[in-house]
Amino acid sequence: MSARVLVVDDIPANVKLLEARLSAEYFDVVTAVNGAQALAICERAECDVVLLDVMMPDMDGFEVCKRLKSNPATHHIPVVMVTALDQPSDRVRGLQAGADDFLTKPVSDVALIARVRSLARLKMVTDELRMRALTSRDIGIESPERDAVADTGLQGKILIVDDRPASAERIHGMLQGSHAVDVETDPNEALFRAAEGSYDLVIVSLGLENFDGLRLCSQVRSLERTRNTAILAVADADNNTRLVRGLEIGVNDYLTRPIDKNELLARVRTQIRKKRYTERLRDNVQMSIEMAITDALTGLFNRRYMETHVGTLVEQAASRGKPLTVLVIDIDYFKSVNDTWGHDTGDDVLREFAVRIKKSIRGIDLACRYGGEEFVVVMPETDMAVATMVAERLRRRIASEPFPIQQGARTIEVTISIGLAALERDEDAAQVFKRADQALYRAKRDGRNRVVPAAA
Ligand code: GH3
Ligand code: MG
Ligand code: MG
Repeated sequence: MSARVLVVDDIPANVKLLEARLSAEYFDVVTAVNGAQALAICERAECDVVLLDVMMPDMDGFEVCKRLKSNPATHHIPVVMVTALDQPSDRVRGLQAGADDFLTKPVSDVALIARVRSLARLKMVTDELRMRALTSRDIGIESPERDAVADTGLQGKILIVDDRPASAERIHGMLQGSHAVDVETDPNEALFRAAEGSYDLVIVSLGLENFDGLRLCSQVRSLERTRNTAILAVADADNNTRLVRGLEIGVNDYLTRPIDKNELLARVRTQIRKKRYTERLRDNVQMSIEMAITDALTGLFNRRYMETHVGTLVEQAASRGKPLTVLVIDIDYFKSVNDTWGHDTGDDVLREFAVRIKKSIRGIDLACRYGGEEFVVVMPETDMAVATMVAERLRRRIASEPFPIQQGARTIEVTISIGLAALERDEDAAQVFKRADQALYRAKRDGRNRVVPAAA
C-alpha cells in the first residue's frame, strides 16, 4: 500500500508542484489550501505524512503543527514543514512546534522523497501497534495517546557514538542537563554499549575515522535489544547521499554540522517522545494480550484460556504416557458470604483464595477461575496419589486459616470442596473434567470441606 501524503499550501502552484513530484514516486497525494482543511483531513486519519507550508494567512504552519501535535488523535502523524525561510531560528521554531523535519524551498527531490518515505514507513509501524492497542483502550487501560501528548521528551537516556572526543564532548555539553547522556568513543564497543544500556536514543556520527557509521546504525536497527531505540545521525554538510542511505536503513532523523544547539535539542526531544509513545503502545498491546487470557478479579487464567490449552496438555500427557490430574474446586456456601458480608467482601475472599491456590501449586500447573466461585487446576505429570495430597493440603490451608475481610478488621471461616480425576487411557479433556465434576458433586453431597477422588 502506498503512503498518503497531505500537501498543505495556500499557493495552488506550490501544491501542484509537490503533488506532481510525489505522484511520480507513487505516493497518494491529498491537498489542502489552509490550516483548517489540513486539521480536518488529519483528524479523519486520511493521511500518513503532512508537508506543511509555514506562511499561510489565517493560521500559519507553526500553529497547525502545534495543534496536530497536541491532539491525541493526530499527534502521531509526521509533519514536515516546508518554507522559503532559512533562518536557524525558523527551523527551530518549527521543530519546537513538534515538526519531524524542516525542508527549505526550493526542496531538493532527493531530500524530499527520502524523508517522506522514511517517515511513512515509521508511521506504519506505529499504526499497526495503534490498531492492536485499540481493544485495550476500549476496556479502560491508560491511554498511550494522553501520555504522549503530555510527554515533554526530556530526561531521555542517550548514547553518543563519536570517535573524535572534542566532537562528542560538544554534543554532550549541549544535551547535558536535559538528558542522561553517555559517550562512547570506540565504535567497536558502541553496539555492546547500546545493547547493554537500554537507551532511548543513540546519536551516531557518520564521520567515524576507521569505522562505517551507517553499518553501526544498521546493526542497532536489527539487533533484538536495540531494535526500538531511536537513531539520530550526525553528518557533515556535504554528505547528502550518506544521509539518504541512512534513512533507508532505518535512521530516524539526522543533523548536519555545524550543529545548532537548539535544533539538536528539538530533534532529540521529538525522537524521545516518539520512542516513548511506541514503547507505551507496545506495553499496552502486551497488556491487552494478558487481559484476554486472565481473570481480572483473581489474576488466574480465565476459562477461555483454560479451554483452549487443556486439550494440548491432555494430548501431550497421552502421547508421552505421563499422568495428568484435574482438580475442580468450589467454595462452600459462598452465597452466604455475599449475603452476610456483601458482594465486595465476597470478591476479597475470591482474591485471597486465588493467592492460596497459587501458593499450593507448581509453575507448570495451570490454575484458572472457571466460573463465579468455581476453580480448576490442571496438573501435568501428576498422578492421583500426589494430586490428592496437594488437594488435601489446599483444603487444609483454606479451612485452618480464616480469611481476613474488611481490610483485616475481622476474619471469616471459609471451606472448599474438591473433586479430582486422573486422566485415563483413551480419555479426552471433556471426559476427565466430567468425572472430576461428579466427584465434586459427591464432596458437596457428603457434607463439603472435603476432597473426593473420582472413580476410574
Ligand atoms: P455450595 O456450597 O453448594 O457451593 O453453595 P454456594 O453458595 O457456594 O453455591 P451457589 O452456586 O448457590 O452460589 C454461588 C454464589 O457465588 C452465587 C453468586 O452470587 C456468587 N458469585 C459468583 N461470582 C461472584 C463474584 O465474582 N463475586 C462475588 N462476590 N460473588 C460471586
Ligand atoms: Mg504560503
Ligand atoms: Mg459454592
